[in-house]
Amino acid sequence: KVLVIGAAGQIGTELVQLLVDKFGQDAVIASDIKEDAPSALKAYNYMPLNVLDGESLTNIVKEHNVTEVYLLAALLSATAEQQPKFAWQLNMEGLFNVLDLAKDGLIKKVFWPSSIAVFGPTTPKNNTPQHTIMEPSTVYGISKQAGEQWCNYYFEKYGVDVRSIRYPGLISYTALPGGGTTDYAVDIFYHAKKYGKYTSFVNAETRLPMMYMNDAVRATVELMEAPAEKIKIRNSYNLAGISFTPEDLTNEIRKHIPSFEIDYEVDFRQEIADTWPDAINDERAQKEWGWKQQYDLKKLTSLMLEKVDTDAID
Ligand code: VAH
Repeated sequence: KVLVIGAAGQIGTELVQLLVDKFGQDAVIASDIKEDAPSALKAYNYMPLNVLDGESLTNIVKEHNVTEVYLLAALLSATAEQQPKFAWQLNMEGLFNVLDLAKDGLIKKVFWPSSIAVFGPTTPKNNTPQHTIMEPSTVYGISKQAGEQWCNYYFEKYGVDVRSIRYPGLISYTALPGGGTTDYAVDIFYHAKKYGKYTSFVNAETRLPMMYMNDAVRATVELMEAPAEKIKIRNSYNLAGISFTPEDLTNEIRKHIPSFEIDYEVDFRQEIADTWPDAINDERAQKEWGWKQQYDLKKLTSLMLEKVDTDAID
């Protein structure tokens, strides 16, 4: 069985569906911190789980014969800046609890998400290489960089089959944004569709790597299904996505809503965005496990405007 921890989040709500499509309803357990299944997970086998509670985690793994874990529970960049200690605790202890299950032979494979947030202000901003300077200046980025190195350590020292992707900013319509800096690129669609205008907290020129969620969850399962010998990188794979600015996105939205207006009121998230790369090099993922992106800005924009549920925002 496959256990998805933090399944109620932005990635989890779509990853669970893809795993159910692939392995069947009974093969997937969706878990999150809430006692009762959040609405997005009501259709799946749901179990409440706090990833910091190692005993409950071990019980679920043993009782339900879990062999693979996707660990998505974390605080994202903006939220982590507000709660540094808890962010470090959740992002790191959660990872150790899962890695130790694999080290002790209770599970066979682990997926753990990293992020472009591992790159910092001294990282080359364009065509950012797989191996490069990484001096992250956010709590979230520091935890992701440390987590990547721990994943590599558990692979080298204990043979743990843990795999990871440095996600760009992810764009989807099934879950409202949860405290990410790149979430302006999700909020904008809800506001464009409902009000025809949006006030962005990231300035017009800020270019960031982004990716439509369908590509991100497909990449995740493709990486996890690839033969182990093909996986040469055991800290975390770069994934490029599509790089664009709020201005590029506005021009694309105006092809559907010509009257769309945008203004800018940058906040602390601008400083976070300024430390991240403009565009990523993902040739290693392409070469080693056949990664191929499918969604471009044009497709992403028309899908998001069609699908976002404007009742989800006030
Ligand atoms: C965040 N969406 O903004 C996440 C992501 C690349 C950014 O890790 O924190």
